[in-house]
Amino acid sequence: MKGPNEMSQTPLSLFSDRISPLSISPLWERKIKMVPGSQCVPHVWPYSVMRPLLDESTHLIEKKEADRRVLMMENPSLRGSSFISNSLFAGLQIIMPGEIAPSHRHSPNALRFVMDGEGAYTSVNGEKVSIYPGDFIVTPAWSWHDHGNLGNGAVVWMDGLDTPFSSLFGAHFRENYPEDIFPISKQHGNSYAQYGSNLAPLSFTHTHEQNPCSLLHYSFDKTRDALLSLAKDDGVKIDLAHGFKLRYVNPLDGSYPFKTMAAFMQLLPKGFKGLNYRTTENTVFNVAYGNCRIQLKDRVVEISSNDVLVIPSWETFSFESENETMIFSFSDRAAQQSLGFWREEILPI
Ligand code: 1HN
Repeated sequence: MKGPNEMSQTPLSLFSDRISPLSISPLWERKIKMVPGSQCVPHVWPYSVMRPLLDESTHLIEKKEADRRVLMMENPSLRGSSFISNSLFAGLQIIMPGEIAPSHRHSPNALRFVMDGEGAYTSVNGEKVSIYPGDFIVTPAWSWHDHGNLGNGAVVWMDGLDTPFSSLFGAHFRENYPEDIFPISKQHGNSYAQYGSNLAPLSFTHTHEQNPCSLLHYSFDKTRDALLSLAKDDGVKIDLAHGFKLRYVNPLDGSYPFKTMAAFMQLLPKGFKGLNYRTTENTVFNVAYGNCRIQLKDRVVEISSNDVLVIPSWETFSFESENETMIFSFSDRAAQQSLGFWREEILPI
């Protein structure tokens, strides 16, 4: 007599069972669906929750001990990974007066978006950059970097990294500099003078294959002025999904500041109601000022100054703002576009 299990076995299922111990699976039985989107979910980390936790951490761990005093924002579906989406890392870092974060370098690219407090600097490959709220800072892969706070109060910024890419490729390298502080070899404002004034050094030619973004600092003053003047210009059409949105560029070739990550600032004018939008891009938003509502598939979330929101691939969302609102964001669009994966869609209401 055959048992019930044996009854349901077929030559095909017996075949699958036989090859399974050999680490072989039949494609016709695969469980991964070939559809856009991921297991990641949209999620908000309110600053009203994050800031007290950051403050508390300053009493619990010394900067030196922590190396970087960062609270990582992990996607609820990726707990334990350190990632905010399948392709991005985001954390909030706090640095207290007199503290330094020692110099190191790693293969992932890093960006910073300054959220709160004055008097901090970051030093990137021998250039010290003073940073202020709203500023966007580029730390290219493998560049030495240390940070310090010369001010009187705490400084908080968001770190965005492409560590999931180095994990994916198994190409994560990291080393500490033998001293805490990497020697300063350039004048303050060096990268801005060379690359930030619609000029470029003679040594630059368009035949260069690799142009890591040499402009390190994009000040909020300039970004805000640009967006506010666009918003006042009758000749400029507003984007129906994003409001007025600009991307940060590598001034040498107009490309994204990183090969993997793009970064943006957008202005939602008072009373803006955006169209529904979805893209394959995974995006991390951080509100520079103002507040808005974001309609997601199954709920509405509200975000205001310094709140962080992640919207993973292919999630439909739309913006609505009662007040003028400016939002910084970074995403994996640079990688997706250069690899041919990127798509977007504006959806009917
Ligand atoms: C890093 O080097 C910093 O330099 C911040 O401040 C966050 C997260 C993962 C890996 C390296 C920093 C980081 C990081």
